[in-house]
Amino acid sequence: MDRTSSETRGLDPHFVPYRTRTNIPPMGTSGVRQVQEIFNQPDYLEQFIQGIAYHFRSLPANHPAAGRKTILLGGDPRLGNRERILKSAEILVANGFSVLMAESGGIASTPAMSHAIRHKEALAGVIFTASHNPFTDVGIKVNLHDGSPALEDTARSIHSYQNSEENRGYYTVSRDEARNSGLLEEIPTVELYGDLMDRIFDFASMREAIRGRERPLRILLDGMGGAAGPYLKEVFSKRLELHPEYHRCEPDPYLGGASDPRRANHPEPDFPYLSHLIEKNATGEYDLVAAYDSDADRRLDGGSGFWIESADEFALFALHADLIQLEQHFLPSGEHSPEAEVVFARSAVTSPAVDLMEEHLRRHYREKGLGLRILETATGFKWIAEYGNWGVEESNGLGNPWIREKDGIFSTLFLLKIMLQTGQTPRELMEEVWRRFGRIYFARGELSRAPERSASDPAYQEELRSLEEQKERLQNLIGEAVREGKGRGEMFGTLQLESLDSWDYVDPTGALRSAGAATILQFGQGNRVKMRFSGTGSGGYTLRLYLTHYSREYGLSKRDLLSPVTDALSHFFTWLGFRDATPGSYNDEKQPEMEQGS
Ligand code: VG1
Ligand code: CO
Repeated sequence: MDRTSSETRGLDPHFVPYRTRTNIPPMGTSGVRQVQEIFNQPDYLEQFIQGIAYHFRSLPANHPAAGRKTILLGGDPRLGNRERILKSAEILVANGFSVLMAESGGIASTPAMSHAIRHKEALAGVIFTASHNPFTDVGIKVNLHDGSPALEDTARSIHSYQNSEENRGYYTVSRDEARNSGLLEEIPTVELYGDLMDRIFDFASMREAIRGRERPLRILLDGMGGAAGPYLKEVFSKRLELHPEYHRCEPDPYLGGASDPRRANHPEPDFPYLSHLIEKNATGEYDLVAAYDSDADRRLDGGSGFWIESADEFALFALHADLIQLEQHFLPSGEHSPEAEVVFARSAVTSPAVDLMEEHLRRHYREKGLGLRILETATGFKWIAEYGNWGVEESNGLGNPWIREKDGIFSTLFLLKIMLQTGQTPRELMEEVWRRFGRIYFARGELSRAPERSASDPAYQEELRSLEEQKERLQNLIGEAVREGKGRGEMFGTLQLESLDSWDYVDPTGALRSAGAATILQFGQGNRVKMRFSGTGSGGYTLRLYLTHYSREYGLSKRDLLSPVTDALSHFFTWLGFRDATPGSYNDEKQPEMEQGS
């Protein structure tokens, strides 16, 4: 795929100095996200992409991808992305790269891009997506030659090139020149992705099982106006010959919501944003229901009136992993060896549902001559990708070891495969897991403030600064409490705080770390809360709160169980002296309760 630089001869790149230079922020949990007013400033995109070009132009000769010259471009359909992708292609071609652009003007999901990068043996990929953020935000993720999201070292290097003295202007060619150079081509990411899913799931056998059913499957899929639609249609309609109901499966610049920024939709597949789907699922008429975020790397799966939480679904998949020969991915060069171990990863703030199965899994893999590791990482899938990608996050992202990203559609297909194999409903499947291993009741909430002014308001920057100060104050208060052991032994509402600690993450190389990746509050009666600041926002702050409570009984009311904890948290922040915002909007508030005693 890669071309030599001699083939770039004949181009006439010109240098365009920036009219204004902006301070581009560092990457957060997953790339950079900004409100569109900032992103659309003159030369912002140009400065951003030129910085990426500088980074990849200067890879050392011993870099595993040195010599490769192809960069993939694609992204979600949000307002302006098609143009941004073309503009970026011109800049990258002028910098000596050849560019592969996803078909249909560059609309592609993150998992499909990740797969295509590896498949084409490219140098890297740039994915234009702000993921679950509303269309009023713009985002860019950078993925490396193996398809994985850039880790801190790459992120730091790109960031410093973007803001370096050297980066005073960008190189570009005209659109026609780019098109005629032979250095800009389209790739069929939908087809490549469909082929991959077929290899994983064996569609021929699934079609047979589908044909053998007494009653046709009723399926409802919600693409939330993002990039998922074309991939869903490829696998479910074209390849599996099913007839799902498709909701918001046309890629839409407004991501399935209103074009009015004040009423922008959050393309996030979680209970607060899916009332329509929750209602439809509640009728019990659908065997399988699912929704995906704008770049289709997150999902929420359910069916027959039931919804499966992310970490629970990972536990279910762990139980049925032989159906997709999971262990093949963890064998060094395809041979069993005493050191080989299957790695089940989850971010530390995710419900440890899979941890409950440790003994079972250890026994299972020992019989296959393999070890087992269950590990906790910092938040952001890049940390899980580093270990082989078989892992889960509470925010509805789950990976598969064939690629190096989260993959929403993989998850729905795996659930469908298990349903076909066992003849059970999602609820029956989950109940079996809970009966055997117990259940962790989980909810996430937040304590947050977003700017109320728009970015075009002259007082916007001032408001941002004041919110930044609030965030710092909150950070300091928490830090101080941890350091000085404040609050230990105190009662908050009806619960006693038993301990308060900070947790750091160090990656397997030992070189990269995420200090203070979580703060852990242990309350009485087995209630644990973890918290951390979000790194995907575009202004203001969000302290995320993650609540867990373990029980052998699986049919209890989650709300009854967790309300003393949400209450304790409100008391805790007031006690801490933070009154600028109070914790609220827990995602389970909109989650249908399971019936008692079921
Ligand atoms: C959020 C989620 C995190 C996820 C990240 C990117 O980050 O909590 O689990 O990996 O978004 O998701 P934060 O820092 O806001 O909590 V997405 O779908 O960009 O790719
Ligand atoms: Co996403």
